[in-house]
Amino acid sequence: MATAAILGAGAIGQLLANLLIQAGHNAVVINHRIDQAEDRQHQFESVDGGISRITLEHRPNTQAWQPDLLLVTTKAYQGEQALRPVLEWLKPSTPIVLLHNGMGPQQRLANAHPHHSWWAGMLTDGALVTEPDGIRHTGKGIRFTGPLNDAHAKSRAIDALSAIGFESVDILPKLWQKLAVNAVINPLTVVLDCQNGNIAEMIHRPQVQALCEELTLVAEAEGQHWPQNQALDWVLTVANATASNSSSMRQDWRSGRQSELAAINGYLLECAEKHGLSLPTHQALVEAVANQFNR
Ligand code: KPL
Repeated sequence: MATAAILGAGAIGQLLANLLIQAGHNAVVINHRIDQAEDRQHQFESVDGGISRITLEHRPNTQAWQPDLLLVTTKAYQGEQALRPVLEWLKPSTPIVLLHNGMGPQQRLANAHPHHSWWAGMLTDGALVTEPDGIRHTGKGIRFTGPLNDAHAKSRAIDALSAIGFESVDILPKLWQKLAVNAVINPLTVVLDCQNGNIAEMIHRPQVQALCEELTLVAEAEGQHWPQNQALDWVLTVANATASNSSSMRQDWRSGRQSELAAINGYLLECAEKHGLSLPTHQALVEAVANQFNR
């Protein structure tokens, strides 16, 4: 049995805690609020509607202990700050798995702390926070993980992730695949104020197609070679599999939180600039989403 520490108990953090416990492992939430560091009941609604409750221990982020692995399920823009106090006490050989959307923070963290064991992961599951300590698993997705640096690339603790459906792979291509999906579904569901499934409707196809073609050019310049229509296929598959889900960006917008735009479409625009490419459809979408968040 492995004990996973979860940093960021939002929808995905709670989903993984539930799946780990159901698979016979243990999960402990690392909380930045000392007043919330106590055992708490979490409600879990599975994809088929079954409801269960689990008790999760919450520990303060300043308390030193040794989990077998650390899962970082914060927002992309929170990970680096949330990790700071934890890196003070975490044993460097403990695998740290970064699971947030987007790209940028993963490479920055692995470069800034090379003696730690950095992993990244991606999952396309849909999950919705239903109450502060409860979630609904709205769509089962694909799950992958792999090392970002070779500090301690083999780790038995990662077996706990295979037990909940994470396949061990060369992770960079998977991060690009997820970036493609998030760069289309997430901002579009904000500007159209719709569920993921609506993105697959024919009326939106010209915009979806243009976004996919532009991001395929950037991916190609970054060494990711995809067949024609591959990005479109990934986007439509995830939109259909999580049709009733409200994307995380739409949930952020509706709850008045910051957006992950910088690590998703912002990252694509940065790469595009580096390679002298222009992405007019993404540029226009970024502006529209930014306006909507600022309103
Ligand atoms: O990752 C997601 C997100 O909302 O951030 C998807 C896979 C699009 C599910 O909603």
